[in-house]
Amino acid sequence: MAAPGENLTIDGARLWDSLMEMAKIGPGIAGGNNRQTLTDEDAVGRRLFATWCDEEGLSMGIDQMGTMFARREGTDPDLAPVYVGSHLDTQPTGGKYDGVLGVLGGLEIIRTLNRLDIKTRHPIVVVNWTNEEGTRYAPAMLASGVFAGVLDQDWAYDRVDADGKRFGDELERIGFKGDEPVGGRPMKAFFELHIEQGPILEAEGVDIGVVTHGQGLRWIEVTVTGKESHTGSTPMAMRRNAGRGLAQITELVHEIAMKHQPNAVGAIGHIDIYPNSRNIIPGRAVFTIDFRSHVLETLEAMVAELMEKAPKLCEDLGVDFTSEIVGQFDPPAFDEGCVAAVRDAAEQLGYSHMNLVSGAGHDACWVNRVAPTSMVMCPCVDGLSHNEAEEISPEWAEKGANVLFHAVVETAEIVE
Ligand code: HGY
Ligand code: MN
Ligand code: MN
Repeated sequence: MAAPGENLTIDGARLWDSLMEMAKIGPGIAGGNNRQTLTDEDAVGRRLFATWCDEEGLSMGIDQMGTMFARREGTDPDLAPVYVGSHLDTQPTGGKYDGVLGVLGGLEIIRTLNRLDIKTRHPIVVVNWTNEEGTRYAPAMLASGVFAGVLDQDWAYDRVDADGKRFGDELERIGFKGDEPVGGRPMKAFFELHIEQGPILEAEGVDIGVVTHGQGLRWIEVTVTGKESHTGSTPMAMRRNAGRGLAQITELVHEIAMKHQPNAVGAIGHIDIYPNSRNIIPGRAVFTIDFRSHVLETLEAMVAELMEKAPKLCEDLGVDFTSEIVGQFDPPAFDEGCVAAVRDAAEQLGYSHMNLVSGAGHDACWVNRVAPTSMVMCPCVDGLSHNEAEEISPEWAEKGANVLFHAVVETAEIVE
């Protein structure tokens, strides 16, 4: 006999419609999204999500980092809820699905259960984590890091963006600074559906990534200080060009990552050059190095080599080097029980699946510290993400959401 809910599936068309509806908020300039955290666009997206949750009879909690928790009651309200979600904030040139698929996939589970009048013993909570991207305010996964007790809330409130606006002030300004203390929620499990943001699933022709581990990350913000002076009249021998430090460290980061293939990546994505005038030699370069590996020893070796060579390289150029770690987490291994729930769901649904290590960081990487956690991944076209051309198929979205659905309701226990 079929297990309860064995043949249940979500409504893929309804999910796709909601994805396209959310994609209208904070449009980019090339078909994607620019809905950066704590902007007015983020606030509009949050309010749309809140409206949809209200329509489904969910009770909304908002914590002091602005994370949104939409709760569907279980038949036993005292049981620890099963959490499901991701993030609605995007990169400045982001796609329509990064994070959003995980939040709206969670909402789609609720919509399906409500329309079929299916109850679960455990409550289910759909989550929108604040500032997963870490682009406007470093580091990434800021709110989930505070929730997991690894980042300090006051430190988070004092993070400033490129215009000097404080995180805490912007959170208050958009009206999403909740009263609920951050963290400490009883959680039976957390599941996150996310696009792969890499090429493996599509290349292998596989529908579902069963995420067993994630990469660890080190974000090192470097300041190279030289001396502004005239690009025309300053003799070459007298120049202290911060731009040369940036250029040589950019190449050093690449060389270090290439030494550790295939287990490492490294690049510099954020660069500010001062004063950024055509006829002034750069006096200061501020940039963030992004090192990642799923092997902790590799990650640490990359940072050690950088810190051994970069200051020396700058000394030889006659410029000063300072650095600060502005984001870090070690490679997470997800909960075996939750990973099995995802794999069993894919099996039961007859979807092709494979184990996967997540290349990108996710809120699940921090939540994994405080609750049994795992992730479901679906392919994305050409593995492209953090690019407005990010694309998935409705079928990939539907299959990912169906696996998420079964993993969540199996864990939340359907009531006959
Ligand atoms: O940086 C990351 O891996 C994530 O996309 N915020
Ligand atoms: Mn994401
Ligand atoms: Mn992202």
